[in-house]
Amino acid sequence: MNKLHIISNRLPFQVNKLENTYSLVESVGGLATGMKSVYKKLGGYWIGWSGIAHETISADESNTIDDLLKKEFCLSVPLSSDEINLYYEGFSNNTIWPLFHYFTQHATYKHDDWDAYVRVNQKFADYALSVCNDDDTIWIHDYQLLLVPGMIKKANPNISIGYFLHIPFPSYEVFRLLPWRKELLEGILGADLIGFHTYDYERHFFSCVRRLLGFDVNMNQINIGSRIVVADAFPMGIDYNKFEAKAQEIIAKPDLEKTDFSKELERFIEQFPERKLILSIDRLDYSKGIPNRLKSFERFLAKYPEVVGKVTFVMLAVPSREQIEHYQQLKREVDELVGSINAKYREINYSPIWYFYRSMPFDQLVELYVKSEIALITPVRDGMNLVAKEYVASKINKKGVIIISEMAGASKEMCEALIINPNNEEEIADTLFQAMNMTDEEQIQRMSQLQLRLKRYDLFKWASEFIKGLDKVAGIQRVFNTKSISQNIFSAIKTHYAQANKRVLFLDYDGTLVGFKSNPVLTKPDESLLNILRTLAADKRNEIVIISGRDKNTLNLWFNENNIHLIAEHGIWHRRIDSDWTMSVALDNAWMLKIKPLLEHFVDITPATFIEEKSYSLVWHYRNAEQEYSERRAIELKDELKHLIGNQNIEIMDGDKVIEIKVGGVNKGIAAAAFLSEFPAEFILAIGDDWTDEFMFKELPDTTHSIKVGIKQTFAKYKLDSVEKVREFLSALH
Ligand code: GDG
Repeated sequence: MNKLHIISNRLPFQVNKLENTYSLVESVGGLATGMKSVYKKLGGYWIGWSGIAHETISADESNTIDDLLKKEFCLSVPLSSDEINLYYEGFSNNTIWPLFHYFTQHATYKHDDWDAYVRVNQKFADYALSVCNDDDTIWIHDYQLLLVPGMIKKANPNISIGYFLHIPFPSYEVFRLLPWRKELLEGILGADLIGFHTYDYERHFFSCVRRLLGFDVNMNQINIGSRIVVADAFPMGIDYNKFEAKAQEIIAKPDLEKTDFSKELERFIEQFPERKLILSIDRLDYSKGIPNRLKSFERFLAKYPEVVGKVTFVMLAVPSREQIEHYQQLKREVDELVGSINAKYREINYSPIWYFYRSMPFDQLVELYVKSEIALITPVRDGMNLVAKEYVASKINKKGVIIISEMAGASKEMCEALIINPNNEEEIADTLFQAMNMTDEEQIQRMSQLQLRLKRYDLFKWASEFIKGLDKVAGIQRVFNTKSISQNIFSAIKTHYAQANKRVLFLDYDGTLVGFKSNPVLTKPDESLLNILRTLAADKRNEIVIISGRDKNTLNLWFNENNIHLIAEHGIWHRRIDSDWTMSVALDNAWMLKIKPLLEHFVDITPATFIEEKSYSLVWHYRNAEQEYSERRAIELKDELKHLIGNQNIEIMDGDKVIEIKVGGVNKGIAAAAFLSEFPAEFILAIGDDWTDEFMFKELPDTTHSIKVGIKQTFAKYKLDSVEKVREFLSALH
């Protein structure tokens, strides 16, 4: 790996202007807070928007800002107010954000927003391409830039690309609502490694890739035809030591050095030693579940009147996306709720909720973590939630209780926390009561476990695991990447072909010479294919062999000109030119009577599947069935078949969306070798696409030019991407 560059919508700095001088201030927010601790260590640039619309400043000012940013290894992508309106506030925050957080009612689908999203993503991609070298790595972040991986990969396939989504990936049922769902998926799939916070988001993504694009997913690898893409869960950690150190510093600080905020908070705690502080911190966003939190707190006060006066809820809501209507409505709702609860329970010396609508400096934030007995985190949907982790890291004396919503990604790693359903006000009220009364011993026990885990898997571990993951993907891609046929390789094969006087060409049929169709009967050879084969067969030095799993009658019907050798049913039957069909071995098919009812049962329970009967094999086809469901059924079927077959000489062959059951001891490898003993050759070519062709690749002499169609692990020497490429290859060979 050479350099690592990061791309995100915003740079991790805010540009401030005081009179005529510009300065940089570190930004607040999950991604910025997280990544800024790592990017410099990894070399390269951070590419993103500075936060200033470019038409609002002069060229000189823009240069000054760019210079300041460059000192921090940041490159700013210039964006206009119009672009920000449509791409960021529009498509990112009014379409993707609500939809991915399951707020489908808030999502808008506007063409202008989408067009701007595409344009701005292209701008980011072009900018990155202008500073990246072939062997660099790019790590792209978050939902504003879903198309960038695809755009970069298309322009430069050599750059290794990682993509991390910081918000949830929704279920297929929600994702499919998007008019541009395919484009977005294709954009993400430009990455080599795709990271999510949790396994749930990962599996939703796989389900969308399968259902909307029809790609095969094997474990966590997606075969997109030209490449293998890997997706995995990397739960983001925090800069644990930074919070721990700051908390220690706050606790140890002498009185004289304390800030006013600190002194005031301590005075309050000393004055009311019985009173416990409940803390919540988040951007004011509808996904964070603030109204339900307030209602639950009210329920808590109503249900447990003895706590009134003994508990103060400190609620810090950081202003966010204030131009968007839904955020303004939310602000009004929160203001009203806080007002009404405070009015109902307030006493001269008591206000149940301290509501801050602003952001706070880092020191004050940690001070709140340190001084609060309970953290109440209730998002209705949250990719991860770093606040929960920061609270844990700041608890030096290990006393404190964390209540967290099961809808936050963080809850998956924090099983020692008190986990609640954010819509269950009663449960939250009871859990608050449980937290208020939890013994020190239990608090310490739970907190210690949480701290151990979060300290170990911190932000740096997260980033390094992701980068390691990218390296691993490169390894996987290499295994699958059998050499493509370059111009040089092709010339060498062609020269060998031209010089040979006896040549044999073994050609598989489906997936090699013709593409797959929903109904196998429809894959009859077209004129252009027949012309290619006729030209090859017309040369007396050539023996053309169609070697297929198809039944002999179909092959007979399609290739009746009799200038081509046919091998059918994976080698059970063959028809040499000018001869009749001959069986390779004497076979008995009594076993079929036993197997067929089982296959029929699987057809009944798996819609859109069917059985094909060949003379010596039975095939269950599931290409047209719903992918996830039928793959599960295929596993079950294989399992049941194994029991039924016992130790008889019968093979179960796992083809491309088919399971074929046939007598053992016959395969394409044996059949091809038998053919060669009758027709020895100086030049041998074998082309095939699925694993039944692997017998041929393994069995044939080393001098064979073996070619696999598509991206799969193989014994073949070379690969061709598609049926079209196979046809081009054969046409150009002669
Ligand atoms: C997105 C996903 C995912 C907050 N207020 C102040 C302040 N903060 C800092 C916190 C924390 C960060 O902002 C908030 O991070 P979250 O993770 O809680 O939430 P989002 O901003 O929505 O982030 C989220 C995250 O990306 C990372 O992948 O976890 O699910 O929505 O670090 O400390 N910092 C300061 N003053 C504040 O007033 N200094």
